[in-house]
Amino acid sequence: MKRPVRIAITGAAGSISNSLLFRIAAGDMFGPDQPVILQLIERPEAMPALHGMAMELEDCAFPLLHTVRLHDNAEAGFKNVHYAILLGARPRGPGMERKDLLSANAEIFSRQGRALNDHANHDVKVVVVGNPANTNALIASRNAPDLSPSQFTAMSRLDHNRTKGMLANHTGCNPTDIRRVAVWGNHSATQYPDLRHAETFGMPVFPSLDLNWVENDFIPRVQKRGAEVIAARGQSSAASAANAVIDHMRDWALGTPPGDFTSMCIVSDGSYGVAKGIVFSFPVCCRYGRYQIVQNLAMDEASLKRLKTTEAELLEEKAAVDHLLPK
Ligand code: NAX
Repeated sequence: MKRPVRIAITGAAGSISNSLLFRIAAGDMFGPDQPVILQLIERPEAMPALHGMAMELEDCAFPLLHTVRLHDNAEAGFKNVHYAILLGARPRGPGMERKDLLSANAEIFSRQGRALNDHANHDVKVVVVGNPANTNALIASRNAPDLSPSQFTAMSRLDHNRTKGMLANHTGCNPTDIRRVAVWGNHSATQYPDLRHAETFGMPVFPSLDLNWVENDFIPRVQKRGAEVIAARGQSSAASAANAVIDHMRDWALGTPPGDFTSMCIVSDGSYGVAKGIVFSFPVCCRYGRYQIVQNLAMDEASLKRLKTTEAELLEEKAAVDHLLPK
């Protein structure tokens, strides 16, 4: 049996975590021979609920679950962790403007970035899920000067999986028969779910799609899927978000399947003309615990225009928190 890996999860008493913890403990993230130590972090007010989650984990008697520790602060919770999954964030309250939301979260993610810098394992892998995820990841990374920006990611995998799911439904094939879909940009309604490089059964699928369906049905539907789920069930996506966290971390650690790529929000290096330094979703391949942006995908004018729209939104978010970032 391997040595256990330490995984920190913030917002651990929340809805996404309620699906996620049990799947990690069952071995879905890192495989059936990888024991895990869960370091669960919550706000002090939510500690009683977190105790309840820990009881349920114990009651499953998962063979791979080595230890569960509960923390009401990030500094203790991030101690020696190999992976950090940041779910907890400040939701938009009544009367709260966008800039208030960005600032409230800047405070949370600055502290968490510093705590990761000072207490986590030096090669920790971080995924930010709490919204606004891309800018929260940027803030955390900028507050962790001893870690590489490449260790900080935000999650666009739910958008990627939604893209695959809808295409599979439309074409009548199985999601595993689809490869090379991509999601670009912000995890928001400006994101660009891109089918232009997609393949079904190893063949390009875009030429057979109705452009009107792609532009006026498919793209807006993926962009607004979060709101569609909320309207239908009165709550935001939880099980599908947890599933996406599993996929994101598994592929990052263990690699993407040969011939395919996935989508991750990472610090831009300027590829595809995207402004350097913002956290932007790109198509990536993962190998040996590292990711690389897939280069040389042919981008037509319509795609480049969509990249610019989502880039502009991220630059705006960055400008709103710039005064809070360490220089
Ligand atoms: P919940 O409100 O159910 O849970 C959030 C939990 O975080 C709460 O228990 C709260 O006490 C805790 N929390 C808040 N601030 C904290 C802090 N500073 N330290 C530790 N814990 C803290 O939300 P849930 O449905 O689980 O969603 C979590 C986040 O994911 C939200 O920000 C949500 O907007 C975001 N999402 C992001 C998605 C993505 O694809 N990137 C999709 C799903 C989801 O909407």
